[in-house]
Parts: sequence; structure tokens; C-alpha cells
Amino acid sequence: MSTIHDAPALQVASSPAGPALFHARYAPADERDAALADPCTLAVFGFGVRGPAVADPRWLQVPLAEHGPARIEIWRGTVPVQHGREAGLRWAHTDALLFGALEIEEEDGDIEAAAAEAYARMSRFLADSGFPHLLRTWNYLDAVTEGDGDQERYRRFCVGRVRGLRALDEAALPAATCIGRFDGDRRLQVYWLAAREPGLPLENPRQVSAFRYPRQYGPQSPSFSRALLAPPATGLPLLQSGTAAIVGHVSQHTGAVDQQLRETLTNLQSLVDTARRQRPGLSPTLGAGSLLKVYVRNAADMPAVAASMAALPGQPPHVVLHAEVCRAELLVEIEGLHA
Ligand code: 3EB
Repeated sequence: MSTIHDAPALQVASSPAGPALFHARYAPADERDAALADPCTLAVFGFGVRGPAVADPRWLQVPLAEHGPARIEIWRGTVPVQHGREAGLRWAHTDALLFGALEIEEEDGDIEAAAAEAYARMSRFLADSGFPHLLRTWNYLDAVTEGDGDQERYRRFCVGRVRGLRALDEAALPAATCIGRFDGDRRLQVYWLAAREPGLPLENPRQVSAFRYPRQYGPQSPSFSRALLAPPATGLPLLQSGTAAIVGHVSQHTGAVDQQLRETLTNLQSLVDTARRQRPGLSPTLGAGSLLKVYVRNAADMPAVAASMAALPGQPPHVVLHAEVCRAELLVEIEGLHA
């Protein structure tokens, strides 16, 4: 259906001393138009209330309120990207890496059907695009913990996601984030990174794999890996999934946001340690090579979490967003890119 695999071969710097093939950063929100004017920009994300619409398929607004000044996230390659829209989704790609995004309105609040539809569309697109290997997904939905027991929206989402993913391979699950919005808009947003070659999923020795969570967390265990090392040709750093204060499969430090933050950072460090056994060139600790997104459930906790983050040794760049983590007792979750 798509001709994007017919893109001409592009020259790519491959020397470690050359420019990074992929670079992600946060920038002031007023740099958006300049970022989109750059032909090497793969994607740009805005947070918070919806600003003026932009037609560029590389732009996505995620309506989560941020702490502090308005930021955007910019992903950039080293060659001009191709981009377009089709079949209800949009995409941009370099020669090795594809960004895609889609948004699905829930019909009568049926998040399971919306998730199935989103992942079926994504799977079909990836199979036809020349970038069949899903590396990383981001999933944003309203009111993620609403509903009781197995009717909880997050649990329904997990059921729908699995239904939509073609030929789900447990050995090749992408890294992921699944987070709730508070905007009352029953619209599932999914964006992703995919590649021509498979990545290497990693698990966290401190945690039970999410795809092996016991039945008490829902009828369908969540389909994601804790982190993923992308194929080197993509230039991607380590992709760390949304990570919370879970040890084994059990939520820790109920009611104590700062202790949850510490546990979460320990889990992220454990992923860095795990990844460095495969790629010793990765930075040994969170720091200048990291790019973190900190999701905080209670708006009242945001200043304290922001202060703790700002005081971290190494000062990893980060944004703090108001978002609903998908277990009611979890107050904070952090995802990362780590070079
Ligand atoms: C957890 O560790 C927290 O369902 O895609 C984190 C990252 C979480 C991804 C997902 C869920 C997902 O279980 C929740």
C-alpha cells in the first residue's frame, strides 16, 4: 500500500566519531516551527493544552500538563526524512528508522476496541512499510484506571492491544509507555518507532517481566519489554519503557511519592546496567546522555518531584508531566532515552 520502502538509499555516517544518527532533546516550545522547518527532523512533540493546529505529519500534541515552562521534544536524524499520511496514520522515516502515529476515537468509551483497531492498523502498516520491527510504543488514553476489576480501562486496553498486534512474538515485544490523560477526551493516541531490523528487548532483573505478570493484574498481561536496544543502524539510544516503583510484580512505597521516585530511579539504573552488558559504550549512569519523561499522578506532587529531579547528580534532562500511571497506587513513572 505504501511506497515508502522505495526511498532512495541515503548516505549515513557510521563512524562513532561522526554525528549521532539520531538525537533527541527538549527545547522551548517556541522552537517548534524552526524544528519542523528542518528537513532532518523526524518528529516533534508538544505537551499540555492543545496549541494551534499544525498540518505537518511529524507533529504530535500530547495533552498532558507540564510543570514549568512549555517544552517540546525534538527527534532529529542526520539526513532529510521522508514523511506523509495514509490510512488514518502519519509517518516519517530515515533510511533505518520510522516514526508513526495514529489517533482513534473510542466508540462509546470502548477502549478495548480502540486499542485493537490502533494496533491492527499499525501492524498492517508496518508489515507493508519496509519497517516491520516495532521497537517502542507510546500509548496515551483518558482515565486509564477508571473501571473496576477486569473492566478497568487499562486492562481492557491490554486485551485490545494484543488482539490488534499481528503475530505477537513474546521474544520481540517493544518497549512501551501506557499512561492516562486527564482531559476527558476519549481518544487513544499511539505513536511508535520501528526499524528494518529487529531490536534486542531487555528485561529488568529487579522486576517480573510485565508479560509474565500474574492473573491478579488482569486477564491479559501487558505486552511490552522493560527496555530495548535498537539496531545500531538506527542510531537510537537505549529505549527505557515507562518504569515505576515496582519490584518483582508488586508496587512499593504506597502513598510515598519521593520513595517511589527513588525506587523508580533504581529500576532505571538497573536497566542501564543490564544494557551496558550488551553495549558497554552507553553512559554508566543517568546524566547528560539521558532524556527522561517524568509522569506524576497528583498535580500537588509535581513541584516536589520536579525539585528532586533537578537535584539529581548528573542532571539528566527531563520534563515533568501530569499523567495517570496505570496502577492506582503508583504516583510516579519515568521513561527514558539513554545514550
Ligand atoms: C508497569 O511497570 C507500569 O502496558 O505498555 C509501564 C510501561 C506500564 C508500559 C504498557 C505499562 C506499560 O507495569 C505500567
